[in-house]
Amino acid sequence: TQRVFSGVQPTGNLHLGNYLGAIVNFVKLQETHNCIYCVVDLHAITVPVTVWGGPDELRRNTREVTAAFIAAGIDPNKHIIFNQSQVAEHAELAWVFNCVARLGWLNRMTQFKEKAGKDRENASIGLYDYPVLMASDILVYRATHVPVGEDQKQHLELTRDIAQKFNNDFAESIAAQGLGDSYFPMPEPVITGPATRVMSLRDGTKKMSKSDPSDYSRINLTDDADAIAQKIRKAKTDPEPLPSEEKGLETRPEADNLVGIYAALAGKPKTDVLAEFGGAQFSAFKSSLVDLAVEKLSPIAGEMKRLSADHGYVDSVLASGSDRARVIAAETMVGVKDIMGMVRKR
Ligand code: AQP
Repeated sequence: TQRVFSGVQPTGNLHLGNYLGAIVNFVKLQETHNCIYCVVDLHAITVPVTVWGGPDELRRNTREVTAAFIAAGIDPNKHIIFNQSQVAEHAELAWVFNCVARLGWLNRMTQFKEKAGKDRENASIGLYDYPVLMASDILVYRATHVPVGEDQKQHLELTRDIAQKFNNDFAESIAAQGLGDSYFPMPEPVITGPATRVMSLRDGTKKMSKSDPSDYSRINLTDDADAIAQKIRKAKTDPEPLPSEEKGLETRPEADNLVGIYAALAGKPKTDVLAEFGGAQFSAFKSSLVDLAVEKLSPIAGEMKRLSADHGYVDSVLASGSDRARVIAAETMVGVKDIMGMVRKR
């Protein structure tokens, strides 16, 4: 059976990159798959507390991401929405995987290098171990498909390496337990659409990011129509009109980014957008982009605001989702323990 898992960190400033790179695909996949969408609070705390903001911020941001999932169109009755810390099996499987993953594998992870920066000695062990916890998030549900942005590709490869090493190391025991020839599936990344890597509106070579100090670098999902319009109008561009073919975007990262955003919001390929706007000046294209972005994003912002304030409802979604997630995760852990020889109550 096919199962989808993905997560978003409750670290504030949820932006258009998170939406187009990930959440839009979460919404699509619920039509065809059983989906589990997680607010990964255990991941959020891997950066310094001054960065994730402390208890009040974590609560606020957890409810905001939950609200964003629902506002974007994920149905919490048909699928599972929950926060990671309510299902202890994520952390439990992460310990097992810490003993499967190799130091050399983690040393290659580029996100750790970027996030730790120059002061690596001062990074938390959790930040280093982030990809192992992510592998556990996915594999504790034995998920087969993982919708993510382009930046998570390397972590997905590590997840597959961990699954494969576990399956190989314990192949005999897996067979002896009657569990077939492998226990964990090889999860496939789902990286699709014209905006798998949305770039900063101020610099077409930098990823749009929650932590960019300039609010003009990103469109937040909570931005109102005026803010969206201002940010798009101020977005960096070059002086040339838009090209009519994708080839013409190759050396123009800012133009490429805006065309990708338009295409993703409109739900069409970039070639269609260029066929329509090729030869147009940016001023004209940006006006159309403002209209489209406001049309698509404003209802989500409104619904997010309404839902995030309704703690009773949001917390009940997370509680019910956690209860349903825990059943699946607990079953996986029973298998892991039997496979590895950990004696348990029967
Ligand atoms: N710019 C992006 N374009 C496309 N997809 C993106 N994602 C993040 N940024 C972009 C995808 O969003 C999902 C959730 O991401 P996350 O919660 O792990 O946040 P993040 O990747 O840490 O977000 P930022 O903005 O990149 O945070 P900072 O500022 O801390 O570096 C993932 O599927 C991710 O791929």
